[in-house]
This record gives sequence, C-alpha cells and structure tokens, in this order.
Amino acid sequence: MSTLSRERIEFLSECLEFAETQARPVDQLTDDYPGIDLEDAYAIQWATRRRKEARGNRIIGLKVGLTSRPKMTQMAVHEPIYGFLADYFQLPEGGRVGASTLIHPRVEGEIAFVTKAPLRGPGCHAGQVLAATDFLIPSVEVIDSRYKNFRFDLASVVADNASSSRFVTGGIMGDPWAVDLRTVGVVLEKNGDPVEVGAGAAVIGNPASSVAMLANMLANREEEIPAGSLILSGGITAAVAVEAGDHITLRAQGMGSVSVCFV
Ligand code: OOG
Ligand code: MG
Repeated sequence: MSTLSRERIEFLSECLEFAETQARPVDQLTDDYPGIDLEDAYAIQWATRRRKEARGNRIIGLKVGLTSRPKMTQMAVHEPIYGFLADYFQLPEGGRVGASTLIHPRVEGEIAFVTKAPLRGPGCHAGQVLAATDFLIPSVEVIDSRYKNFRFDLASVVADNASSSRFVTGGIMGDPWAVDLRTVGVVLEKNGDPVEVGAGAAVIGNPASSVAMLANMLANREEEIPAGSLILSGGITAAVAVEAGDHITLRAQGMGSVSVCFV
C-alpha cells in the first residue's frame, strides 16, 4: 500500500533529480520517510522518468540491478531492482567522464541485451528473452548513488533510479543463440590491472533470466520492455570505485572489450 501523497512523491522525485543533476549527495530517503515502501519508491522513480521525458529526454532502455551475489553482498541489499536509462546516460565507446560531474562513481561489468521485439510479463522466461534479443553487447555501467557514502536500503535505491548514471557499450556484438550466457567470462580492468572477474551465471543463473525478471516486474505496472531497448542485465561482479585519471576496460569473452576513462 502506498503511503505517500502524489505531491510528496513529486517533491521527493525532484529532490533526488536535483541531487543527480547537481552532483550533490543527499540523506537516504528512508531516514526522513521510514515508512516508505517499494510501491512509493517506484512511484518516485517513475515520476522522475516522466519529468525527464516531458523535458525531451528519450528513454533508451532499462537496467536491472542487484542481480548477482557480489553486488548484493557489497550493497547489503538482497532484492533485484530496476531503473530506466535516459539518452544522456550513454557515453561513446572510449569516452571520457568528468569525475567532478558525478558524486562518487563506481563501475560494473555487464552484458547488455538489445531487443527486437517487445517483452511482456507475467510469465516471461529466458527463452522468450533470447527470441526477442537482436544482439548482446558488453557494457560498463557507471553507477552513482545520490545518497551520502553510497549507503541505502531497498526503497531508497529504487527511488534513486537504481543509482543509474552513465553507461558505455562497445566491443563485438554477440549472437544471443551462440553465446553461452552462463559461462561467458568478464574481466574488469582498472588502469591495466584486472580488479574483478566473473561469469554470466553470477547474474541469477543466467543474464537472460534477469531480463525476463525485468519484464515480469514491469507487468506490475502494466508496462513492457519495448522493441529496440537496451537492457543492462546487472553487474556480474562487485562495483569498483573510480576517480579522475582512472581508465576502465571490460573484456568479455568472445565479445571484445569496451573502455571508458574518468578525467
Ligand atoms: C544499485 C545499482 C546496482 C547492478 O548492476 O547491480 C546495479 C547500486 O549498487 O548502487 O546497477
Ligand atoms: Mg548495474
């Protein structure tokens, strides 16, 4: 049951979006609103999405987060969540991010799915996801919680659009029927050193199941994953903190590499 009024949802969404655009951290939402539930939290996230769309930003995809044990353990939140990806989150392959435009960025290695057909739950499964996938592509997601010290609980992080900030895709596109999504290996390098390694199965057994779960979560709001969406299926490894001067490369088995640097 929702506990917040429409006005309060809009207000909290504006506060979090201001923290995002100004790169100024705020207190965790539930510190001031302890009663907030998941429904309120998604209502706040959707309010932010609607405001960005009304301003002319295009929503180019979605992300699933907290889908692997390394991520859940790192953040002490044990339930998968989703967020939206706006057009300006996307960086060109090899692109630069001004570290001072973000609060306390971290990077994650992920497999992204690009869809060619809509996916609608409930009952969506990994097979349907593969059939609706145009191609796979390696991605570095840059997350940046708007909360002080990168600390949050489930409702707070959902309201904050799942810490979405930037992402870059690149390397070699993968055929969804040819890549073994469970065994596909990734190496996340920071300044040439491998700092995290993992395999696709870390993401709820199979990253395609994560995309299916997303479709099923969206069904609660009678929403679907549209054709042509880019879906980040979730960090395979723990996230790695970055600062100005860091150069990040993700190598994905059979799919080349993708890089981004922080300046
Ligand atoms: C929440 C976002 C998690 C992922 O891939 O697990 C995420 C966070 O850890 O700040 O993007
Ligand atoms: Mg992520």
